Amino acid sequence: MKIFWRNTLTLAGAASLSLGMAYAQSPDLSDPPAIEGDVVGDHGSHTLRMGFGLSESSPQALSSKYFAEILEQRSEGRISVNLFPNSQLGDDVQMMEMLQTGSLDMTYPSSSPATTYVSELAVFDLPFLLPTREAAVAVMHSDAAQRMLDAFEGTGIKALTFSENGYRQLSNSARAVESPEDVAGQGGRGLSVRTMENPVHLSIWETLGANPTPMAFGELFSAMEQGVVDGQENPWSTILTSNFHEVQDYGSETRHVYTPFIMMMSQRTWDRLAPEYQELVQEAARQSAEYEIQISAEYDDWAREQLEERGMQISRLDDDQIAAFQEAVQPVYDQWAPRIGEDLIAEIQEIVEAHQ
Ligand code: TF8
Repeated sequence: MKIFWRNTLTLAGAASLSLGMAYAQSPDLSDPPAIEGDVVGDHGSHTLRMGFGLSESSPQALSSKYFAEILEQRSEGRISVNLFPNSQLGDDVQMMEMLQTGSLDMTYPSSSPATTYVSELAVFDLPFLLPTREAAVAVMHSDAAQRMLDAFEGTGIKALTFSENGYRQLSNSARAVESPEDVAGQGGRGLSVRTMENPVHLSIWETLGANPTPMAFGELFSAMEQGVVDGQENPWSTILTSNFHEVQDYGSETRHVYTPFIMMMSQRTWDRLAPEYQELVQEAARQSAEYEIQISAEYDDWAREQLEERGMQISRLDDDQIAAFQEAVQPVYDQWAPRIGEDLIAEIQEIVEAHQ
């Protein structure tokens, strides 16, 4: 059974090629669980196109491959998935719009640009809301999270499941950053920081004295290379697998936001599937999301070490330094909590408390 990266090699080739070319050794990631479950009978044949933003070696891509394998095996080849990595079909916003028109079957964006469809998702953009991965995973599995997935009803998008993009870290090409003052700089020379297209993220960096610029992920590398922006913020695994270390000298372990991914299908595609295949797709999405969370956690520390080996100067922040950032961004809560929903925030914070 072959899963083909369109216009590149087979997955195995692409993954080993990209890892071989980019890294001396890839992280010793756990293999996906063996595919179990009954074969689902013949309910027609479907070839799905799934686009996403990150590279073939990212946890997002590896879990998408596993998702495709589950579908292919349990449908006896009647459901196949062509994977389009590296933002080659567009950025998160464009691919979500393609789901709405039915010109793309699936995509896997961050929750942040999806707040235009479901505003409650902005709760995930509140800084320092989810202090541990255990708490973050519990929130993604909560009733509140399921309500957010269900709230896509009527948008033309079927939201299947959350998984982990991860803890966001600041990188930049100008200076080491260990405090909010380092972000703001002297005499108003705040860092120019690219953010996702999300108003809460803009607020975070404005509040810290930076000059934030919302920008599609696919434009980011060249913007940093040309000095259009000083920096950006993403998990270490994204910074590594997107080769940002080639244009970013400094990293800061801020862990300022935990961003989920959302695996999505076009409602038109979903409606064409027999109920038995809909159930299979939902189950495969859940299983691949569990796998993605696991390997994203395994990738995180390894990616930071790889970045340091490639010359990135990474500032690890102590509790007092993190506390200074938390205090500096408190106005973001004051501004956004009423708009996101105090009750929802309280519900999430209750889950966090229970998983401290
Ligand atoms: C960002 C996001 C992206 C992901 C990816 C494109 O900074 O974290 O890296 O949504 O799927 O735009």
